[in-house]
Amino acid sequence: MLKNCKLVEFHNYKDERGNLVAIENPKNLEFPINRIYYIYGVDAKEERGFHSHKILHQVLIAISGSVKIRISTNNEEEIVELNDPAQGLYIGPMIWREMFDFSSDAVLLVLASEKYDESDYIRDKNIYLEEANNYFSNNLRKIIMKSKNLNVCYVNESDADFILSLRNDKNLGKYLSVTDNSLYNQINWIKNYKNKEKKGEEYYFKAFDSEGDLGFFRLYNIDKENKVLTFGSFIMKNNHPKYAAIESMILAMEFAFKKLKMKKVLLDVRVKNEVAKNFYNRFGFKKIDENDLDEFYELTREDYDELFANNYKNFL
Ligand code: T46
Repeated sequence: MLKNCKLVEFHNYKDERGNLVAIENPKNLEFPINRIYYIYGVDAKEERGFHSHKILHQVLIAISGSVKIRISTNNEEEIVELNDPAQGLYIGPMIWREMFDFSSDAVLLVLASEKYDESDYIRDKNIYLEEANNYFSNNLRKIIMKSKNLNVCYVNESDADFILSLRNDKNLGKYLSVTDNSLYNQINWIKNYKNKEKKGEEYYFKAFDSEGDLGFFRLYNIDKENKVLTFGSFIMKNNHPKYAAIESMILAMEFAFKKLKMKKVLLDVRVKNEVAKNFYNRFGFKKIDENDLDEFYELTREDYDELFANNYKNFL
């Protein structure tokens, strides 16, 4: 499914008396509803929509009849037919939508996260394409750092679904804190993070190469006074190329030590996460503490400078 979109199946309480579908935030709807509207009596040859929203999240449900929804971005397009009152199409921000092929009995119910606000609409397709290009495409994203084989940019809201797919992968996400599988929450989390990024309080990076996205890492708990920060949320997709993890790590250290002028980088890793512990050990991190759940590691600027000169400078 297209980025920022997904199909949602609602439970149908069906018995001999008929059907009942209940929608309740946060049980089966990710956002609190601020507005409900419905579209009906649309002629079969009429088409509606032809716009995107900047921040609005919606769920569209054909509670009667059928309707097709063409959802698209700058480089993807998909047509979804809605014809089941127990199925919804979630559409997040920055998705162009067109509704067509309304059956004569179609009633399209829309649950919306925000009140009506005309300034949230992008109705000009050319303006939309330009903004969507910046929002969705890696090649137009500002590159913050580069190594031999990969690029690193700041995470934005369009990365929400990829972050979720990695963090909720049974193996990859095993040792990370639990992330709920809500695109709405993830998009809002990133929105909040972007405010911290602006103030230099936290950085969340995406690593990608010419083939596409590779993974993520984060620098947080930035203590400017004591010049210490924490490296974490490190996750790389399954079967990533060999260079992805090491080059991401080097770029993270370059940013922490040389751009942010930190004296020390800390990280914690689950005791059971042998693969990660080996990786951090080999990279040069030193264990400083442990408890039942986690081991705590640090890398000082002096140690990094030496490691960089001996082992890592060829990766940049
Ligand atoms: C969307 C698709 C799925 C309001 O005053 N309040 C509202 O909450 C809405 C939705 C519309 N309006 C007014 C604005 C227009 O004068 O109703 C008129 C028709 O709206 P529009 O031409 O935007 O309708 P559609 O069917 O093209 O699009 C609607 C929603 O506007 C849009 O958010 O995602 O349905």
